[in-house]
Amino acid sequence: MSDKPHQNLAVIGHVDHGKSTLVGRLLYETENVPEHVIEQYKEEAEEKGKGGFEFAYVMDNLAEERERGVTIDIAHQEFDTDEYYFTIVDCPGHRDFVKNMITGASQADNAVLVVAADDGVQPQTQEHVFLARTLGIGEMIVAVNKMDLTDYEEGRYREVVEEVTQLLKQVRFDVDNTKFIPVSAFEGDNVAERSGNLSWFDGDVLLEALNNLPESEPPTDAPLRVPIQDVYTISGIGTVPVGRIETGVMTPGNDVTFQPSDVGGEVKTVEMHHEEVDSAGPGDNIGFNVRGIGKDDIRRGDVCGPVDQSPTVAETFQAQVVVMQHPSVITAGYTPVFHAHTAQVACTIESIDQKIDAASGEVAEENPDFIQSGDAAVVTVRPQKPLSIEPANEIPELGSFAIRDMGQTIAAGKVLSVDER
Ligand SMILES: Nc1nc2c(ncn2[C@@H]2O[C@H](COP(=O)(O)OP(=O)(O)OP(=O)(O)O)[C@@H](O)[C@H]2O)c(=O)[nH]1
Ligand SMILES: [Mg+2]
Repeated sequence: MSDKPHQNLAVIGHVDHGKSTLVGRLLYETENVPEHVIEQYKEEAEEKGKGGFEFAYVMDNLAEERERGVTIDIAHQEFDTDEYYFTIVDCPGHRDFVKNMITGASQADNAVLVVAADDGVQPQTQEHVFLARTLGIGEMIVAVNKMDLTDYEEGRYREVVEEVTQLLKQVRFDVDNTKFIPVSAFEGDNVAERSGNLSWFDGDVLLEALNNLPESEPPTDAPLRVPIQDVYTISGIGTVPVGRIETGVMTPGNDVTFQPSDVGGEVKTVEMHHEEVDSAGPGDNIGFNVRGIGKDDIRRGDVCGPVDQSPTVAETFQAQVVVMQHPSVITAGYTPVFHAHTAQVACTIESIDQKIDAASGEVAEENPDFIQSGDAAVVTVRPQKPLSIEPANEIPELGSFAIRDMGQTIAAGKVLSVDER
């Protein structure tokens, strides 16, 4: 393991804008992926009629991803720079897989937003930026990619920068700290090294910008919380839930419980990067084994925490939401799917308690009949199935969510208070 501070970095943006290619290129240029592997991927991609996807294949490991040339699920990759030990989370851009992007973004401290120079801001550029903001991404690096397709022209770059700046301002992202970089992931311009093709640009190249990210906030002293992302059965060990530690520390011997499945036991082993460790902390992606827990006892969306400070399971919760887009209006009784950490649960908006003026944060109307696109509101929510979620002021990492319906993100928000089951 590295002694450097850890960063979880999400790579987000519209489908086909080159996220996986950029990550693959970065890993290749920093010698984390050997040349012969890229050669091999190049052959494989060409055989599949997907020439040009060799760098994307570094991150796209599923057979279906390689056949279709799209990322479907998030993929993690460890990577070292001079300053940081990174876990890169490559997110899918396709609109059908935004739910996986939400899981990825909720695990990240900062993000790289990839926008193709020839295509500019597109629907999932918007959706991802909105989600990144609401799910608590700290800083954004904007990679204006595929500069080779626009003849490395500064003029086109400036147009895209302006478009993205407007978008970031709309969702109140702190644009002052946002770095914009013209790159070509495919050609390798301005990724790890400065490119002569973009000599008009004198800012940080991507690798420098990554090194210059601020250190992530010191972990809160909140109790252990590990949202479960997957549950595996591994021979010789048994059931191995995996997930990222959001808060707290896990050590073998801990007495833990999984909520809402409501089972628990003693932690036997904790693994990171396939090696057993004595303890793991916030930001660490772990696999662990708990005495007496079988594969069918727990599931994605459970949260693991200490028995004596058990993850909160909500009967109802009050939340502040911002409506991003909805074809009509949202009224009490509406039951879309809430995505919180790794959980996806249908929840009913029982009441709309207050409409909030998004600019001032003040109450604009008590008990409004409806809310619509652009509105901010305080609502009371009843999960239709048990859901573990926490007040954002106590455990911010477990206190935010996105609301989806009809294949799109409707709103996102954070939990103000929880009425426990
Ligand atoms: N010309 C050019 N093509 C690029 C560049 N970066 C990526 N591409 C191509 O764009 C296509 C999509 O690349 P991906 O890396 O799979 O894009 P993605 O953003 O990861 O796509 P999803 O994960 O499915 O959203 C591939 O054909 C790449 O070769 C670039 O800098 N220049
Ligand atoms: Mg991809």
